[in-house]
Amino acid sequence: KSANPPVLISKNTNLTLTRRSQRFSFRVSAVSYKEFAESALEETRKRVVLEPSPLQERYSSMRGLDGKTQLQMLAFKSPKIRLLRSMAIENETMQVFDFAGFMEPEYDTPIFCANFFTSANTNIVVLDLNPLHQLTDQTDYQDKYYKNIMSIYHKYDEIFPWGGKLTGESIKFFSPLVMWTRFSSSQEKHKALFSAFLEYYQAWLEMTIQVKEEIEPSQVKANREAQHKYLTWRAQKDPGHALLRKLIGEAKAKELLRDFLFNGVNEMGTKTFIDYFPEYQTEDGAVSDKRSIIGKSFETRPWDSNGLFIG
Ligand code: BLA
Repeated sequence: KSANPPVLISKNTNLTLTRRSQRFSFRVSAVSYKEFAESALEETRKRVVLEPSPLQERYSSMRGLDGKTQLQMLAFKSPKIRLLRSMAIENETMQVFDFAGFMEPEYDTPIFCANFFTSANTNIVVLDLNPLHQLTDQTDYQDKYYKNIMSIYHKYDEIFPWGGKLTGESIKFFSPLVMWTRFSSSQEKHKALFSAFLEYYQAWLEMTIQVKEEIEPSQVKANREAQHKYLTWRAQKDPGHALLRKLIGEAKAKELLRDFLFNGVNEMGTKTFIDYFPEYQTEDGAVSDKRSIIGKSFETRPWDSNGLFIG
């Protein structure tokens, strides 16, 4: 008789614990990309003096049209880094992360690019040091920046295999280091993604510290134009646009893209999207709404394990 109450209590306790741990495990499996940004910034501050970017005053946080989606923006600069910026989007069903670093045109360092999209059951990931210059006609650029760090990619190639066909045009913005992958959420995968992100970021940060200033005006001009072409592409055709428009509306999405995410597109050059990508011109001279002219390509990874392009 006297043994009954403790048994009941322990049953109740168990039930509560189970529920709590279920709730807990649900929470921890939802990844928080704000922590990714904070960690990268913390690593940066150990090596580089960061100043707030003037963009930070105009962009800090926004709420989506649904009242439930939060957008958090961070923006910094340094004497060499023109713009280091982050956007993290969160609501009950998805998390988005877009973290990028762009150099001043006196430096030819690649562009840091982390774009992670997470919804209830899928993750779409691009993590890369996007080459500033086309790798096919400048093998010395590939040797300078990628040859010695291919091991970083190989560390993650099993857990994050090639994500399959993608917009054909995107490939020329990617390097042989690119991690392009899709996966279902799990704590293990998100933990690995976090370490991959920091490892790629450290490699980029090291490059920004080592790089020597270019003094040849023609080279500075080439760097500036290459960055402008990249910004022009992404401000116009990035895959996240449709979702961004849905979340905050057409006008705000356009402003965010052109003034914050791909800042420099209005200032670093005067060429238009059609100047760079004439294949997108429609009969009446406008820019085609199509995301891609080539279509989806590259079912498998187009680089061999040494980083040689095999198409
Ligand atoms: C999908 N995002 C994708 C895909 C790629 C990228 C390759 C697969 C679809 C495709 O082949 O185009 C990412 N593509 C890139 C990147 C570059 C590129 C980083 O060319 C750089 C040069 N993604 C975001 C943001 C959002 C987002 C900010 O970075 C939302 C606000 C969403 N990306 C998103 C969604 C999809 C996607 C919803 C799936 C929809 C689709 O496939 O079009």
